[in-house]
Amino acid sequence: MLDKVLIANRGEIALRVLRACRDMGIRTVAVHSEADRDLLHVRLADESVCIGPADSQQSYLNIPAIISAAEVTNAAGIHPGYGFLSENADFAERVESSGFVFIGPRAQNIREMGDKVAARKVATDTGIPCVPGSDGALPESVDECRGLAREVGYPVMIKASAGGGGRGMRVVEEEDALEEALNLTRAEAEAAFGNGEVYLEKFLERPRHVEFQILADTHGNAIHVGERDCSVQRRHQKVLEESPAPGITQQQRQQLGERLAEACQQMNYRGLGTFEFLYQDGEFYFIEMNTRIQVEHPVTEMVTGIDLVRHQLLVAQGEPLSIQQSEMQMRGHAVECRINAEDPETFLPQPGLVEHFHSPGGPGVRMDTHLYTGYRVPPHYDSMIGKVIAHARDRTVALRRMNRALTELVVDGIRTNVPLHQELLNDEEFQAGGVNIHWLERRAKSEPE
Ligand code: MV4
Repeated sequence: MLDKVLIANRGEIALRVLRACRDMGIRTVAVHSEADRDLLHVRLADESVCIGPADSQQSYLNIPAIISAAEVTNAAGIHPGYGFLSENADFAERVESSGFVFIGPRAQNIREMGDKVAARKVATDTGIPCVPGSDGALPESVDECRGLAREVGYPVMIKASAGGGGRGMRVVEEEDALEEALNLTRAEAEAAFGNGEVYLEKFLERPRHVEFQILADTHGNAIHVGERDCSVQRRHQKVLEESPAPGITQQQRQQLGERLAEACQQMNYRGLGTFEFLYQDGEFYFIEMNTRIQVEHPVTEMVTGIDLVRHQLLVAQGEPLSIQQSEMQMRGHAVECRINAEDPETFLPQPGLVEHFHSPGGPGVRMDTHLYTGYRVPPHYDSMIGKVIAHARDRTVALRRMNRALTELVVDGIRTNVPLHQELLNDEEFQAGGVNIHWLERRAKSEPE
């Protein structure tokens, strides 16, 4: 049993994990950098340990410091949150070899899904539809690559096997540009990841980003808990997410969701996982799998009523899933707005003192944030300072409820992207549902100065 959990993260997700632990009677250890002494979850935790300077390389990414903190506090398990070490297979391995429970998937699954060529192979082998492209890594021979690209048809995309999340990829419009794109992507991948392996896919020009959440235990059970639409993004940073994805039918959801749950059983997967798809012209194409709790998990929690972090902890304790697929029901619609401390015009981060904070509330509204009046947002980390989630019986009411929540929200002293969210919520195209991944950036560009 997990009697004490060390939370190897910061900000709103550290607080979210602390709350789940406390709801289950699990004691908590907060680890934090020198810049994060005043974080809300550090104050609330049963114990806290400073693990290094503000620079995350020396604190939240410092594996020996985190393992040492678990040893001195006698923690049983380590929760990595998202970002930082959450998808680092070496970390998961060292947590377990040091005698702690890693609250996440097996290291082997994390490693496999971190290798996008391997992930594509797993998907293909388990019957998950992929973007048409190369079987495995591209060969050295440019002639062979030309042949493969011609078969797939231009435009194509060259992607680094060690990339993901928008890093190490390049669109190629025509054969003349292929060789240089291959060389550049290989060189960049070698420099960034120490692995120059690349693969090729058909480039989809106007897809939506739809992802499925799955949950697996250590007894061979796995379920899907529906999908999220995360198409509203800028520079690979999601801005607003919702569940269910507009226009996806119950039949599509059931068919793909059940296929994914079966794939997890075949992979001997454990914990939470997210299968990312591009969705275009009514078809799903697998691109990547995330092996962590995600920022946008609350929209799934709101429509399913399932506490995903609690289930991470239950699975880590070896408990069998208490929910069957047939019992999973999606009720209504949920939307999440990511609140960033940033300039609404330039998008530059805006750290500083929160002079006044007031959280929205009332029916169907949730805010996950570590903010409080008097908190100083440090300049060293991600600019996301919280998330507002609105849930209602249908999408129209959920969007109106989000509007209401954002009107109640007060974050004085620093600038935030709340005005951007208010614009998006009142945009006719967004209100219609189903905008693609380019919508936000194209919309921003076509606006008068
Ligand atoms: C693509 C694509 C179009 N066609 N693959 C970007 C992040 C990484 N997860 C995969 N990405 C893309 N892969 C093919 N074959 C377009 C993107 C893409 C994207 C995907 C999801 C969410 C936002 C995106 C923004 C730009 C490009």
